[in-house]
Amino acid sequence: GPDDPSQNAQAPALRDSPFLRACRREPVPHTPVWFMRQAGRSLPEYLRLREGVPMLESCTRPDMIVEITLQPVRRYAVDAAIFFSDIMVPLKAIGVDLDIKPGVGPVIADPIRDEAGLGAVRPLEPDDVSYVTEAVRGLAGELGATPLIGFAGGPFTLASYLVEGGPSKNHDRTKAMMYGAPRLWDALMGRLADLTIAFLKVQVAAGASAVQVFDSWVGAVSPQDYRESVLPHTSRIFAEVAGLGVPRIHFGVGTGELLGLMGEAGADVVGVDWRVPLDEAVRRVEPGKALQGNLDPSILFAPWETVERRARDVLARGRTAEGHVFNLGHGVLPSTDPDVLARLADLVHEASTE
Ligand code: 1CP
Repeated sequence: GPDDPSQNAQAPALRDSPFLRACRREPVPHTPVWFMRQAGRSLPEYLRLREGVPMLESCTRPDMIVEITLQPVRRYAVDAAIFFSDIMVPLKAIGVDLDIKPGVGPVIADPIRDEAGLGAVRPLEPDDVSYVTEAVRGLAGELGATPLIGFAGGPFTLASYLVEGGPSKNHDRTKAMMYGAPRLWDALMGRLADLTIAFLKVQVAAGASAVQVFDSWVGAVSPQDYRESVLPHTSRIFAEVAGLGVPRIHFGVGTGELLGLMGEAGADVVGVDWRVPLDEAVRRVEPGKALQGNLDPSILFAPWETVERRARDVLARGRTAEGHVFNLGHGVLPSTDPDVLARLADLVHEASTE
């Protein structure tokens, strides 16, 4: 039934889609491609739909979620859809007082700085996000053989927003807690890992066929601190999600020195930003992993000849990996020309079959 997370229920065309095959490190007819933040950025049809609707409200309306998730799939020959939501949605759903302010990002009314603040992060029940279940079910039906990627925030990144109270450059209060109050830090990270596990389970139960953990800002910590203060929590997330039988992707920005440890944390696919060439990433990540990435999103503002040359270079280096999912090294930048993304998706398909 629709709540059965076992992949036995998956249609053969979906199970054998190039994206899911590449995640499993199986041979593919062409290199699969999707773009982080492909939904809800620059598309005019998105901006029209969102007019007058606050970000977090749009994430609670199944009709909007379905439409926004499908928009890039209609425009681009992408091999996967990513669920339209935000990493802050599960926090909002459990009652954390937060808003997503246009041009700023997530803002928390009462940042967590002590033991008493921990109580705000209670366990997530599926009923708290029934709109997510409804939207994923609708999408799984509409998408057919195109996989839907569910996602959640990684614990360091969620902790950073909660402790800082909003976007942060240096994550200094977050690190102050990590260094100065390790028991409080572990308790907070444990609760956030539980939240991420619960949110990913809801999405897979409703029909998502892969999951990505966006620990976007974890590149702020050293390998030693990652191993001591983050890895135990991300390992638990990937171990808990393993039983669902869908590929697990792990991504962060500026994580060149952490790639090996991020692989150790247990995902099937390690996301690589644009700073580390993929053939070098292959050397840093343990065997038995696929890689995802990693064209610099800024290259899309260069002349097409440059975009093509750099995309071909990413594909060539990606061939040294056991499996490669083509992506940007971070999200689509808001002023990116959708036509360039469309051309890029086609190029990845053509060039990888040459
Ligand atoms: O393809 C998609 O865009 C899917 C939907 C999606 C995803 C995957 C959104 C919608 N947000 C996210 C993940 C997300 N949210 C991440 C991880 C990915 C990444 O690193 O880009 C992070 C760090 C956030 C937090 C967040 N939400 C920010 C960043 C702020 C900062 O610290 O610099 C911002 C600006 C948001 C708002 C947001 N989320 C999504 C949209 C479309 C928007 C803009 C909404 C608006 O202002 O109207």
